[in-house]
Amino acid sequence: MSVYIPTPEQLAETVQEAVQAQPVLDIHTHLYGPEFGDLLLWGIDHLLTYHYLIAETLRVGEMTPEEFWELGLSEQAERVWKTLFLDRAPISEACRGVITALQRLGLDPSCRDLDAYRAFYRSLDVEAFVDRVFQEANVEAVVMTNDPFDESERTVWLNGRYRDRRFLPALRIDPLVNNYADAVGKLSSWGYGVDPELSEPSAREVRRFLADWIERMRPLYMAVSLPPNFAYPEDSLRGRVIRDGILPIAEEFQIPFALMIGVKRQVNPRLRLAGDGVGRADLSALERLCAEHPNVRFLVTLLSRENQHELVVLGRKFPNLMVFGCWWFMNNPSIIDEITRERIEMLGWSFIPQHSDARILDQLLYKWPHSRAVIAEVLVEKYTDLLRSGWPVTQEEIRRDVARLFRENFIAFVGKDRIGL
Ligand code: HDL
Ligand code: ZN
Repeated sequence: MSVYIPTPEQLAETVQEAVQAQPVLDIHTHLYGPEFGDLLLWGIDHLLTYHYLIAETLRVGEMTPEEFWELGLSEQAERVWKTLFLDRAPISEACRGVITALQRLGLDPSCRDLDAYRAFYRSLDVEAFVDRVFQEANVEAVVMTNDPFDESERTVWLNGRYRDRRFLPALRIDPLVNNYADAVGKLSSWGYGVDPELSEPSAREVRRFLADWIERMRPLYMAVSLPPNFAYPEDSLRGRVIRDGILPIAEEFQIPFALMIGVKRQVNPRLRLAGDGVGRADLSALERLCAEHPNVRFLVTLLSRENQHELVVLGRKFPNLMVFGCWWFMNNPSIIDEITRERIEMLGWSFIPQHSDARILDQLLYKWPHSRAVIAEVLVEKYTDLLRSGWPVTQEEIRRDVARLFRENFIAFVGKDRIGL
Protein backbone atom coordinates (compact mmCIF):
# COMPACT_ATOMS: atom_id res chain seq x y z
CA MET A 1 0.00 0.00 0.00
CA SER A 2 1.63 3.28 -1.03
CA VAL A 3 1.80 5.85 1.75
CA TYR A 4 1.62 9.57 1.03
CA ILE A 5 4.38 11.64 2.58
CA PRO A 6 2.58 13.91 5.08
CA THR A 7 4.99 16.73 5.91
CA PRO A 8 7.38 19.07 4.02
CA GLU A 9 10.27 17.90 6.23
CA GLN A 10 9.74 14.23 5.41
CA LEU A 11 9.19 15.16 1.75
CA ALA A 12 12.52 17.00 1.57
CA GLU A 13 14.34 14.05 3.11
CA THR A 14 12.70 11.59 0.70
CA VAL A 15 13.53 13.70 -2.37
CA GLN A 16 17.16 14.14 -1.33
CA GLU A 17 17.50 10.38 -0.77
CA ALA A 18 15.88 9.58 -4.13
CA VAL A 19 18.19 11.93 -6.06
CA GLN A 20 21.31 10.60 -4.33
CA ALA A 21 20.23 6.97 -4.81
CA GLN A 22 19.43 7.30 -8.53
CA PRO A 23 22.19 5.93 -10.82
CA VAL A 24 22.67 8.40 -13.70
CA LEU A 25 23.23 7.99 -17.41
CA ASP A 26 25.71 10.76 -18.20
CA ILE A 27 24.73 11.57 -21.76
CA HIS A 28 27.67 13.74 -22.86
CA THR A 29 31.29 13.43 -21.71
CA HIS A 30 34.81 13.43 -23.19
CA LEU A 31 35.76 10.31 -21.26
CA TYR A 32 37.01 7.08 -22.79
CA GLY A 33 37.12 3.48 -21.65
CA PRO A 34 40.52 2.06 -20.53
CA GLU A 35 40.90 0.34 -23.91
CA PHE A 36 41.37 3.81 -25.48
CA GLY A 37 44.68 4.11 -23.61
CA ASP A 38 45.97 7.64 -23.02
CA LEU A 39 42.72 9.14 -24.27
CA LEU A 40 41.31 8.31 -20.82
CA LEU A 41 42.54 11.13 -18.57
CA TRP A 42 42.60 10.70 -14.77
CA GLY A 43 44.60 11.84 -11.72
CA ILE A 44 45.38 15.07 -9.89
CA ASP A 45 47.65 16.62 -12.53
CA HIS A 46 44.99 16.25 -15.23
CA LEU A 47 42.32 17.50 -12.81
CA LEU A 48 44.37 20.63 -12.16
CA THR A 49 45.11 21.28 -15.85
CA TYR A 50 41.44 21.13 -16.90
CA HIS A 51 41.10 23.92 -19.42
CA TYR A 52 38.59 25.75 -17.21
CA LEU A 53 41.32 26.06 -14.53
CA ILE A 54 43.97 27.07 -17.04
CA ALA A 55 41.77 29.96 -18.20
CA GLU A 56 41.28 31.05 -14.58
CA THR A 57 45.01 30.76 -13.84
CA LEU A 58 46.02 32.80 -16.88
CA ARG A 59 43.62 35.55 -15.82
CA VAL A 60 45.87 36.24 -12.88
CA GLY A 61 48.56 37.33 -15.34
CA GLU A 62 51.60 35.97 -13.53
CA MET A 63 52.71 34.40 -16.82
CA THR A 64 51.72 34.60 -20.47
CA PRO A 65 49.84 31.72 -22.14
CA GLU A 66 52.97 31.02 -24.20
CA GLU A 67 55.09 30.71 -21.04
CA PHE A 68 52.45 28.41 -19.51
CA TRP A 69 52.41 26.11 -22.54
CA GLU A 70 56.21 25.81 -22.27
CA LEU A 71 55.76 24.03 -18.91
CA GLY A 72 55.34 20.25 -18.58
CA LEU A 73 52.11 18.73 -17.23
CA SER A 74 53.21 18.55 -13.58
CA GLU A 75 54.67 22.08 -13.67
CA GLN A 76 51.40 23.37 -15.18
CA ALA A 77 49.48 21.59 -12.40
CA GLU A 78 51.76 23.11 -9.76
CA ARG A 79 51.27 26.57 -11.25
CA VAL A 80 47.46 26.16 -11.17
CA TRP A 81 47.59 24.73 -7.64
CA LYS A 82 49.64 27.64 -6.31
CA THR A 83 47.75 30.36 -8.18
CA LEU A 84 44.16 29.26 -7.58
CA PHE A 85 44.35 27.10 -4.46
CA LEU A 86 47.23 28.34 -2.28
CA ASP A 87 47.47 32.05 -3.16
CA ARG A 88 43.66 32.40 -3.17
CA ALA A 89 40.70 30.47 -1.77
CA PRO A 90 39.59 27.96 -4.48
CA ILE A 91 36.15 29.51 -4.67
CA SER A 92 35.24 29.13 -8.38
CA GLU A 93 33.07 26.13 -9.43
CA ALA A 94 35.95 24.43 -11.26
CA CYS A 95 38.26 24.93 -8.26
CA ARG A 96 35.66 23.72 -5.76
CA GLY A 97 35.23 20.65 -7.96
CA VAL A 98 38.82 19.57 -7.41
CA ILE A 99 38.31 19.82 -3.65
CA THR A 100 35.11 17.74 -3.80
CA ALA A 101 36.84 15.09 -5.94
CA LEU A 102 39.74 14.78 -3.46
CA GLN A 103 37.28 14.52 -0.57
CA ARG A 104 35.20 11.83 -2.36
CA LEU A 105 38.38 9.82 -2.78
CA GLY A 106 38.91 9.92 0.98
CA LEU A 107 41.82 12.38 0.79
CA ASP A 108 42.11 15.33 3.17
CA PRO A 109 41.83 18.54 1.14
CA SER A 110 42.90 20.61 4.17
CA CYS A 111 46.40 19.09 4.07
CA ARG A 112 46.88 20.95 0.78
CA ASP A 113 49.81 18.66 -0.07
CA LEU A 114 49.91 18.12 -3.84
CA ASP A 115 52.71 15.55 -3.59
CA ALA A 116 50.71 13.53 -1.05
CA TYR A 117 47.79 13.47 -3.49
CA ARG A 118 50.15 12.40 -6.29
CA ALA A 119 51.48 9.56 -4.10
CA PHE A 120 47.90 8.36 -3.54
CA TYR A 121 47.19 8.31 -7.27
CA ARG A 122 50.44 6.46 -7.98
CA SER A 123 49.09 3.59 -5.89
CA LEU A 124 46.02 3.19 -8.12
CA ASP A 125 45.30 0.87 -11.05
CA VAL A 126 43.22 2.49 -13.82
CA GLU A 127 40.66 -0.33 -14.17
CA ALA A 128 40.05 -0.40 -10.39
CA PHE A 129 39.90 3.40 -10.39
CA VAL A 130 37.19 3.39 -13.06
CA ASP A 131 35.14 0.98 -10.92
CA ARG A 132 35.65 3.15 -7.85
CA VAL A 133 34.73 6.44 -9.54
CA PHE A 134 31.57 5.06 -11.19
CA GLN A 135 30.46 3.56 -7.89
CA GLU A 136 31.25 6.64 -5.77
CA ALA A 137 29.59 9.00 -8.25
CA ASN A 138 26.65 6.57 -8.70
CA VAL A 139 27.04 6.72 -12.48
CA GLU A 140 25.67 3.76 -14.44
CA ALA A 141 27.29 4.71 -17.75
CA VAL A 142 28.71 7.71 -19.59
CA VAL A 143 28.40 8.60 -23.26
CA MET A 144 31.74 9.32 -24.93
CA THR A 145 32.52 11.87 -27.68
CA ASN A 146 33.86 9.69 -30.47
CA ASP A 147 35.41 11.48 -33.44
CA PRO A 148 36.13 9.25 -36.49
CA PHE A 149 38.36 12.04 -37.84
CA ASP A 150 40.68 11.70 -34.82
CA GLU A 151 43.47 9.31 -35.83
CA SER A 152 44.25 8.15 -32.29
CA GLU A 153 40.63 7.10 -31.84
CA ARG A 154 40.04 5.62 -35.28
CA THR A 155 42.46 2.78 -34.66
CA VAL A 156 40.56 1.59 -31.58
CA TRP A 157 37.36 1.35 -33.64
CA LEU A 158 38.97 -0.04 -36.80
CA ASN A 159 40.73 -2.74 -34.74
CA GLY A 160 37.48 -3.61 -32.95
CA ARG A 161 39.06 -2.94 -29.52
CA TYR A 162 36.03 -1.12 -28.07
CA ARG A 163 34.95 -3.11 -25.01
CA ASP A 164 33.75 -1.33 -21.86
CA ARG A 165 29.98 -0.76 -22.07
CA ARG A 166 30.09 1.69 -19.17
CA PHE A 167 31.47 4.04 -21.85
CA LEU A 168 28.81 4.30 -24.56
CA PRO A 169 29.62 5.62 -28.03
CA ALA A 170 28.39 8.82 -29.69
CA LEU A 171 29.36 9.75 -33.26
CA ARG A 172 30.75 13.31 -33.13
CA ILE A 173 31.03 14.86 -36.60
CA ASP A 174 32.15 18.49 -36.14
CA PRO A 175 34.89 18.22 -38.83
CA LEU A 176 32.33 16.97 -41.39
CA VAL A 177 29.75 19.65 -40.59
CA ASN A 178 31.86 22.68 -39.71
CA ASN A 179 34.87 22.04 -41.92
CA TYR A 180 33.72 19.98 -44.88
CA ALA A 181 36.44 21.52 -47.09
CA ASP A 182 39.10 19.97 -44.83
CA ALA A 183 37.15 16.75 -44.29
CA VAL A 184 37.01 16.07 -48.05
CA GLY A 185 40.67 15.09 -48.14
CA LYS A 186 40.36 12.57 -45.31
CA LEU A 187 37.08 11.14 -46.63
CA SER A 188 38.64 10.65 -50.09
CA SER A 189 41.69 8.94 -48.56
CA TRP A 190 39.32 6.55 -46.78
CA GLY A 191 37.69 5.61 -50.09
CA TYR A 192 34.62 7.87 -50.11
CA GLY A 193 34.07 9.54 -53.48
CA VAL A 194 33.39 13.07 -52.22
CA ASP A 195 34.08 16.37 -54.00
CA PRO A 196 34.59 19.86 -52.51
CA GLU A 197 31.29 21.13 -53.97
CA LEU A 198 29.27 18.37 -52.25
CA SER A 199 27.42 17.27 -55.40
CA GLU A 200 24.59 14.70 -55.05
CA PRO A 201 26.98 11.77 -55.60
CA SER A 202 29.12 13.31 -52.86
CA ALA A 203 26.15 13.59 -50.52
CA ARG A 204 25.47 9.90 -51.17
CA GLU A 205 29.06 9.14 -50.16
CA VAL A 206 28.72 11.27 -47.00
CA ARG A 207 25.65 9.22 -46.12
CA ARG A 208 27.66 6.02 -46.74
CA PHE A 209 30.43 7.31 -44.45
CA LEU A 210 27.89 7.98 -41.68
CA ALA A 211 26.20 4.61 -42.23
CA ASP A 212 29.57 2.82 -42.05
CA TRP A 213 30.39 4.46 -38.71
CA ILE A 214 26.92 3.83 -37.33
CA GLU A 215 27.33 0.15 -38.18
CA ARG A 216 30.88 0.07 -36.76
CA MET A 217 30.38 2.18 -33.61
CA ARG A 218 26.69 1.60 -32.81
CA PRO A 219 26.49 5.17 -31.45
CA LEU A 220 23.58 6.31 -29.29
CA TYR A 221 23.37 9.53 -31.30
CA MET A 222 25.20 11.67 -33.85
CA ALA A 223 26.41 15.00 -32.44
CA VAL A 224 27.77 18.31 -33.61
CA SER A 225 28.59 21.61 -31.91
CA LEU A 226 27.51 24.70 -33.85
CA PRO A 227 28.32 28.44 -33.73
CA PRO A 228 25.83 31.09 -32.58
CA ASN A 229 25.26 32.14 -36.22
CA PHE A 230 24.12 28.64 -37.20
CA ALA A 231 21.36 29.04 -39.78
CA TYR A 232 19.09 26.43 -41.38
CA PRO A 233 18.23 25.98 -44.14
CA GLU A 234 21.36 27.60 -45.50
CA ASP A 235 22.89 27.37 -48.95
CA SER A 236 26.30 26.54 -47.58
CA LEU A 237 28.42 23.43 -47.26
CA ARG A 238 27.28 23.11 -43.65
CA GLY A 239 23.65 23.50 -44.64
CA ARG A 240 23.97 20.85 -47.35
CA VAL A 241 25.92 18.39 -45.19
CA ILE A 242 23.08 18.59 -42.65
CA ARG A 243 20.21 18.53 -45.19
CA ASP A 244 21.59 15.94 -47.65
CA GLY A 245 23.90 13.96 -45.40
CA ILE A 246 22.92 13.81 -41.76
CA LEU A 247 19.15 14.25 -41.65
CA PRO A 248 18.36 11.43 -44.13
CA ILE A 249 20.63 9.09 -42.15
CA ALA A 250 19.13 10.17 -38.81
CA GLU A 251 15.69 9.28 -40.16
CA GLU A 252 16.75 6.06 -41.93
CA PHE A 253 18.59 4.68 -38.90
CA GLN A 254 16.23 6.34 -36.39
CA ILE A 255 19.27 7.67 -34.55
CA PRO A 256 18.95 11.01 -32.69
CA PHE A 257 20.91 14.05 -33.85
CA ALA A 258 22.43 16.06 -30.98
CA LEU A 259 22.86 19.78 -31.60
CA MET A 260 25.08 21.75 -29.24
CA ILE A 261 24.63 25.35 -30.32
CA GLY A 262 26.28 28.61 -29.32
CA VAL A 263 30.02 27.98 -29.18
CA LYS A 264 32.36 30.57 -30.71
CA ARG A 265 35.50 28.56 -31.31
CA GLN A 266 38.88 30.13 -30.47
CA VAL A 267 37.90 33.68 -29.54
CA ASN A 268 41.34 33.68 -27.91
CA PRO A 269 43.55 31.10 -29.69
CA ARG A 270 46.41 31.76 -27.24
CA LEU A 271 44.40 29.82 -24.65
CA ARG A 272 44.11 26.78 -26.94
CA LEU A 273 41.31 24.45 -25.65
CA ALA A 274 40.40 27.14 -23.10
CA GLY A 275 40.02 29.72 -25.86
CA ASP A 276 36.39 29.10 -26.90
CA GLY A 277 33.62 31.59 -26.19
CA VAL A 278 29.84 31.83 -26.32
CA GLY A 279 27.20 33.68 -28.32
CA ARG A 280 23.40 33.82 -28.35
CA ALA A 281 21.97 31.79 -31.22
CA ASP A 282 18.97 32.47 -33.46
CA LEU A 283 16.74 29.49 -32.60
CA SER A 284 14.58 29.86 -35.69
CA ALA A 285 17.02 27.41 -37.31
CA LEU A 286 16.25 24.83 -34.63
CA GLU A 287 12.54 25.56 -34.90
CA ARG A 288 12.61 24.85 -38.64
CA LEU A 289 14.66 21.67 -38.21
CA CYS A 290 12.19 20.26 -35.67
CA ALA A 291 9.14 21.34 -37.68
CA GLU A 292 10.39 20.09 -41.07
CA HIS A 293 11.76 16.79 -39.74
CA PRO A 294 9.14 15.39 -37.33
CA ASN A 295 10.59 11.89 -37.79
CA VAL A 296 14.06 12.97 -36.63
CA ARG A 297 14.75 13.20 -32.90
CA PHE A 298 16.90 16.16 -31.83
CA LEU A 299 18.85 16.22 -28.56
CA VAL A 300 19.64 19.89 -27.89
CA THR A 301 21.73 21.85 -25.43
CA LEU A 302 22.62 25.53 -25.78
CA LEU A 303 25.61 27.42 -24.51
CA SER A 304 24.09 30.86 -23.97
CA ARG A 305 22.04 31.58 -20.84
CA GLU A 306 19.97 33.99 -22.97
CA ASN A 307 18.80 31.12 -25.18
CA GLN A 308 17.55 28.85 -22.40
CA HIS A 309 14.00 30.14 -22.04
CA GLU A 310 13.40 30.03 -25.82
CA LEU A 311 14.72 26.46 -25.89
CA VAL A 312 12.21 25.39 -23.24
CA VAL A 313 9.38 26.98 -25.25
CA LEU A 314 10.57 25.09 -28.35
CA GLY A 315 10.56 21.93 -26.24
CA ARG A 316 6.87 22.53 -25.59
CA LYS A 317 6.20 22.82 -29.33
CA PHE A 318 8.13 19.81 -30.60
CA PRO A 319 7.99 16.32 -29.01
CA ASN A 320 10.97 15.38 -31.25
CA LEU A 321 13.10 17.90 -29.35
CA MET A 322 14.71 16.70 -26.11
CA VAL A 323 16.21 19.51 -24.06
CA PHE A 324 19.31 18.39 -22.17
CA GLY A 325 22.03 19.52 -19.82
CA CYS A 326 23.59 22.66 -18.44
CA TRP A 327 26.42 22.81 -20.95
CA TRP A 328 29.90 24.22 -20.16
CA PHE A 329 29.42 27.89 -19.15
CA MET A 330 25.91 26.89 -17.98
CA ASN A 331 27.28 24.24 -15.62
CA ASN A 332 27.36 26.45 -12.51
CA PRO A 333 25.02 26.19 -9.49
CA SER A 334 23.39 29.59 -10.04
CA ILE A 335 22.43 28.74 -13.63
CA ILE A 336 21.63 25.05 -13.07
CA ASP A 337 19.12 26.25 -10.45
CA GLU A 338 17.56 28.83 -12.77
CA ILE A 339 17.19 26.69 -15.88
CA THR A 340 16.07 23.56 -14.00
CA ARG A 341 13.22 25.61 -12.52
CA GLU A 342 12.06 26.96 -15.89
CA ARG A 343 12.35 23.51 -17.44
CA ILE A 344 10.19 21.91 -14.73
CA GLU A 345 7.71 24.78 -14.84
CA MET A 346 7.18 24.39 -18.61
CA LEU A 347 8.20 20.81 -19.46
CA GLY A 348 7.26 18.90 -16.31
CA TRP A 349 9.45 15.76 -16.29
CA SER A 350 10.11 15.60 -20.05
CA PHE A 351 13.71 16.81 -20.21
CA ILE A 352 17.21 15.66 -19.25
CA PRO A 353 18.51 18.03 -16.56
CA GLN A 354 22.22 17.47 -16.74
CA HIS A 355 25.29 15.87 -18.26
CA SER A 356 28.81 16.20 -16.84
CA ASP A 357 30.90 17.03 -19.93
CA ALA A 358 33.69 15.44 -17.89
CA ARG A 359 37.10 15.37 -19.57
CA ILE A 360 38.92 13.76 -16.65
CA LEU A 361 37.47 10.61 -15.05
CA ASP A 362 37.79 11.99 -11.49
CA GLN A 363 35.53 14.91 -12.46
CA LEU A 364 32.52 12.57 -12.16
CA LEU A 365 33.23 12.74 -8.41
CA TYR A 366 32.30 16.42 -8.32
CA LYS A 367 30.21 17.25 -11.34
CA TRP A 368 27.47 14.84 -10.33
CA PRO A 369 27.37 15.58 -6.58
CA HIS A 370 27.33 19.33 -7.29
CA SER A 371 24.50 18.99 -9.84
CA ARG A 372 22.47 16.50 -7.78
CA ALA A 373 22.52 18.94 -4.85
CA VAL A 374 21.12 21.84 -6.91
CA ILE A 375 18.55 19.74 -8.80
CA ALA A 376 17.38 18.06 -5.57
CA GLU A 377 16.75 21.45 -3.95
CA VAL A 378 14.60 22.53 -6.90
CA LEU A 379 12.65 19.26 -6.77
CA VAL A 380 12.05 19.62 -3.02
CA GLU A 381 10.55 23.04 -3.62
CA LYS A 382 8.36 21.86 -6.50
CA TYR A 383 7.05 18.76 -4.66
CA THR A 384 6.41 20.92 -1.58
CA ASP A 385 4.36 23.30 -3.71
CA LEU A 386 2.29 20.25 -4.76
CA LEU A 387 1.86 19.11 -1.17
CA ARG A 388 0.74 22.57 -0.12
CA SER A 389 -1.75 22.60 -3.02
CA GLY A 390 -3.27 19.39 -1.62
CA TRP A 391 -1.49 16.83 -3.81
CA PRO A 392 0.78 14.63 -1.63
CA VAL A 393 3.07 12.08 -3.28
CA THR A 394 4.55 8.75 -2.26
CA GLN A 395 8.20 7.69 -2.05
CA GLU A 396 7.67 5.37 -5.06
CA GLU A 397 6.28 8.24 -7.13
CA ILE A 398 9.27 10.43 -6.29
CA ARG A 399 11.71 7.65 -7.23
CA ARG A 400 9.77 7.08 -10.47
CA ASP A 401 9.97 10.78 -11.42
CA VAL A 402 13.66 11.14 -10.49
CA ALA A 403 14.51 8.05 -12.56
CA ARG A 404 12.90 9.72 -15.58
CA LEU A 405 15.15 12.78 -15.26
CA PHE A 406 18.42 10.95 -14.71
CA ARG A 407 17.96 7.82 -16.83
CA GLU A 408 14.63 6.83 -18.34
CA ASN A 409 13.99 9.89 -20.55
CA PHE A 410 17.30 9.33 -22.34
CA ILE A 411 16.70 5.59 -22.81
CA ALA A 412 13.22 6.23 -24.18
CA PHE A 413 14.46 9.00 -26.53
CA VAL A 414 17.39 6.99 -27.89
CA GLY A 415 15.50 3.67 -27.90
CA LYS A 416 15.99 0.68 -25.60
CA ASP A 417 17.39 -1.49 -28.36
CA ARG A 418 19.98 1.11 -29.38
CA ILE A 419 21.24 1.76 -25.86
CA GLY A 420 21.32 -1.91 -24.82
CA LEU A 421 20.80 -1.25 -21.12
O1 HDL B 1 32.18 20.87 -27.80
C1 HDL B 1 32.03 20.31 -26.70
O2 HDL B 1 31.62 19.12 -26.55
C2 HDL B 1 32.39 21.12 -25.47
O3 HDL B 1 31.90 20.45 -24.32
C3 HDL B 1 33.91 21.30 -25.41
O4 HDL B 1 34.50 20.00 -25.39
C4 HDL B 1 34.43 22.13 -24.26
O5 HDL B 1 35.82 22.30 -24.40
C5 HDL B 1 34.17 21.52 -22.91
O6 HDL B 1 34.91 20.68 -22.46
N1 HDL B 1 33.14 22.01 -22.24
O7 HDL B 1 32.84 21.55 -20.99
ZN1 ZN C 1 31.56 18.49 -24.49
